Amino acid sequence: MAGAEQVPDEGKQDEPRVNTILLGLGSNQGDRVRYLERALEDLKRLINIERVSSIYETQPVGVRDQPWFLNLVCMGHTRLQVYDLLEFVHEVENSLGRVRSEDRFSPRTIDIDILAYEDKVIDAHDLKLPHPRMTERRFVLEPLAEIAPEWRHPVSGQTPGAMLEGLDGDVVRPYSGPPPTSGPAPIL
Ligand code: PH2
Ligand code: MG
Ligand code: MG
Repeated sequence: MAGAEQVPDEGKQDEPRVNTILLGLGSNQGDRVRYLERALEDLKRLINIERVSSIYETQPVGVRDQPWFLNLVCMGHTRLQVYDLLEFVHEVENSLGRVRSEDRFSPRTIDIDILAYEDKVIDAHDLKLPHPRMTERRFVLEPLAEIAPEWRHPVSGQTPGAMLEGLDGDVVRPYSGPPPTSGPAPIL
């Protein structure tokens, strides 16, 4: 069109690029399903969440005498830079009533961990990526294998399936909801 010269990327040079991320969510206090659902809704404000795993009921790892967790993993895209993403997930945790206690392993209404951000490898005091314990946690690797079996750890090159091989120990099982507390007795 005469006079209306098109510059395809005009104004877009400074737009932050879209980054692929993996998050792990966990809850072992209160209405666990509800906390996971509310966290996902909140996260969608700044993250395009494209894949969400099933919910798994998981035996607590590394902590004693705690209720079992519900865990899930999701994959999405965001324009947030990595430290802005960290701040955002903390905001979402706080808004859902997460109280950070002295004991970093106390029960929590919601825990949102950044598992990976693109292929970034970070080893800072406040952020380590990929999440350093994900390689040995069935409660992360099983849901991850469900939604992203092709994903590869940026350091080892391993897929979730390969990391799961030879891992034993903690129980991770699909969650089918709480047992009914009322209603007619089952027909046996
Ligand atoms: N999170 C922890 C410690 N232990 N165990 C399970 N099963 N699920 C978790 O999300 C979890 C845990 C610290 O964040
Ligand atoms: Mg955690
Ligand atoms: Mg955490």
